[in-house]
Amino acid sequence: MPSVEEIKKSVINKLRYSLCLEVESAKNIDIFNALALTLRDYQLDGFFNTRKSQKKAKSKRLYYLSMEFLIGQSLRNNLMNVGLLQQAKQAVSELGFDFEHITAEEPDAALGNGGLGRLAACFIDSMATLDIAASGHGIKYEYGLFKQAIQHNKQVEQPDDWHSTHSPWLIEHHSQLMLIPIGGHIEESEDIEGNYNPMWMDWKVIVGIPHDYLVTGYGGKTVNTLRLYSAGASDSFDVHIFNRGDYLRAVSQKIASENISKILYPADEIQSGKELRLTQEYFLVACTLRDIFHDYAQLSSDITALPDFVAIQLNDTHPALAIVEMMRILVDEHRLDWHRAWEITQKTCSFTNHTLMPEALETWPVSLFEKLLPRHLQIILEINHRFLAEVAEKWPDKPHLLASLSLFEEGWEKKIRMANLAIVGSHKVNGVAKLHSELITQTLVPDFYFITPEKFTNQTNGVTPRRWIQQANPGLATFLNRQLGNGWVTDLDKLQQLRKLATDSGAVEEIQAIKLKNKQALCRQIAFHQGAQLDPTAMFDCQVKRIHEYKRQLLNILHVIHLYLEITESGRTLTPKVHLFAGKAAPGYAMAKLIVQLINEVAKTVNSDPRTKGQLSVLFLEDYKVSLAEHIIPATDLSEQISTAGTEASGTSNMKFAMNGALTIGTLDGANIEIRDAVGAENFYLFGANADEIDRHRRAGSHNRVYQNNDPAITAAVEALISGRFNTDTSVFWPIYQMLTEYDHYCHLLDFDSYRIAQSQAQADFAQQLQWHQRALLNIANMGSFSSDRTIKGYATEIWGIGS
Ligand code: GPQ
Repeated sequence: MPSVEEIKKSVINKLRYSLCLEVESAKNIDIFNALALTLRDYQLDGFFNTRKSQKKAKSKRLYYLSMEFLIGQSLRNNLMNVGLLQQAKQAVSELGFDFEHITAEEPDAALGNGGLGRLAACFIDSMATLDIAASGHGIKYEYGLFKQAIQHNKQVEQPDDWHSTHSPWLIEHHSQLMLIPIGGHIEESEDIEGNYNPMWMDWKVIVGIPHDYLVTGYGGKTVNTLRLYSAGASDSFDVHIFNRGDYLRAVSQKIASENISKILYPADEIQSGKELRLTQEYFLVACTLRDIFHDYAQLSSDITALPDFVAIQLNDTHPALAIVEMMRILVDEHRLDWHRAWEITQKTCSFTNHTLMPEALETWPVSLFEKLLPRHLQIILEINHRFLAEVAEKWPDKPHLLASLSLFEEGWEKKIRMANLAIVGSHKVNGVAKLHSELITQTLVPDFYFITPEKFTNQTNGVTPRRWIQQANPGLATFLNRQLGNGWVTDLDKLQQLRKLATDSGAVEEIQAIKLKNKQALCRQIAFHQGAQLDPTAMFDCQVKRIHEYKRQLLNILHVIHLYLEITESGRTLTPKVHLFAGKAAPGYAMAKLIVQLINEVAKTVNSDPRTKGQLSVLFLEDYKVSLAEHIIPATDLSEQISTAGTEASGTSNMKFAMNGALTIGTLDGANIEIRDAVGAENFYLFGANADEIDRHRRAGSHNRVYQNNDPAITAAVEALISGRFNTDTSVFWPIYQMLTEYDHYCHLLDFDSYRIAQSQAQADFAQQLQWHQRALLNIANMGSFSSDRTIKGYATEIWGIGS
């Protein structure tokens, strides 16, 4: 381990020889870069050792393909995992800088939208910590998820230029660039033996350039990589056009290629349907498969043994083309017969589904495939043909199966169903929480479950305790170290030992003090950024996540409106309460943006009304991102997990909150159910209809009728939307009013009363501080199984065949 002196020396060297600066003239950002480069050197030593030992052991390697990796900041996390945090802090301070200011300089790497991308980031941390030979594969977007500003109470989007070209964490491998064909057409032909030999002709070339981000497991021993590809245009291709004298076209083609990795699509759980998005998905898959076959060639020349050494995990259907690209490589390039190639592909690939929302299920027009990926379309047709023939033969009495299982959706525009492709081409398909995995088999793809029940499994999500406890909540981490030793960091089940402290008032008071300190820190941050003064002793009730109708931020704000009306019109007094909201709405999602506006307008009205002073505050925190979550979550008393039952596949912030000692108010949805089972029903505020009830309610069409026979509290809150109270223009929130009263698909009003009762119980309980924090302690103690280490062990043994 390097000493403080050595770190200082290296920082000064990096400043001088990599950044051309002397320490006297260095700014915080320069120290950040120099320290990051110093740390990267230590990570690189670990990387070479890891590679050597994995090669020697001939370890089976997992490739995790994801269009999103929501990493956030890296400096503190990497320092902690390598084991250099204290030394680095001291070195920085001896150089005359403030470590907190240095870490604050780092832009978040926001290469993801929300839960799905952050899960991928937690997974690569766990894989390295568990010493699994693995790599993540994604796209190096030049612009990550947009920055959100609130202007005149509305969301405005600004580009997120995270300066990836200057990131000290990314190592560009220009010498490993790869050529990816796209477009063109197929010419039918035969090879010299007279076999059918389609030729993919006249394609254009995209150049893929890999960049490696080093992923250090806790303890620093294993260093894996996250490989992010950026797109460029090939020179020869440009010259080809250029020779014809068409300079402008040559340049615009170049720009077109570079556009492929320009921007992350900001729609979460809504299919964009854009050609560029399909190109991105193909680009990721094609680059990754070239790497996979290249790596495998170093290990063996027997292509049929590939599934013994390689596993591919598809993070949702976005990279499902990997199945097709693998078939193309095996059949067209390695000349394997179809049957063999298919067996290898299925054995290698597995697929995780992350949503039941119909609008998120990817389908792509066949016409688009014809244009971009003609050979891949042929392969999909062949997969489908053989698959359906098999089904027809095996279940001759069930012809209806063919329509639902087909990889093609018929209609005025024929489309490819990516979920069906992913399921057919994988040996395992998993959901991300017990309820979700059940619903996949019962409602999403029951016919696939009928024909291949053995494929379907569950791996409940988890989150990494390195970032979400150790880093985000150093006060709690210190407490845990003292009570349990530091083994909990890699064995979160150790938290169970805290159960016995629930009756120890000293320990409970410590938990209370840690929470208060975190709330004070958040208050300071909010005061600095948004100028609002909050009372840290009030109950902090937080809902932070993407804005989506199914997540029901609207239910939360309707209840806030209800409280406001009670205070101002019925003279109710509340013990102090702070409602915090944060989250981004997809730029094209009008209803979600209107909900953001409503929250902000309600906040403005409530906060400026003298009658609510000392009782109720409401705040929308701008620009939600990983680094902000790290401040909000440890400072929360009540975690809002209030999606309509049967809509949230799992949720992962629910886990982060509970393991940081927040109590949950939630529905029986996603992983909430497992969290409640773990922490105990008495330590969880349950409300609302369950998934079956929601289903029945919708089938009966009664979600449209609730409003008419509702209680006065609901009516008052709903009518307030169009009363001019929150906006002088009474028509602004009309679409929300109309939705709630005419077609309340997410059943806000159905669950409102039960939500109100649970809220008021939580409010009353919070007054009993000791009991509250006793229950907070029991939440922490029982959250051990929600570590992503547990999840990854499950994937490794049950899906990847690694380490069993
Ligand atoms: N999820 Cl399909 C996303 O964040 N984005 C997506 O595009 C899809 C799913 C989430 C899902 O909503 C959460 O319930 C899960 O906890 C999360 O994926 C990780 O599985």
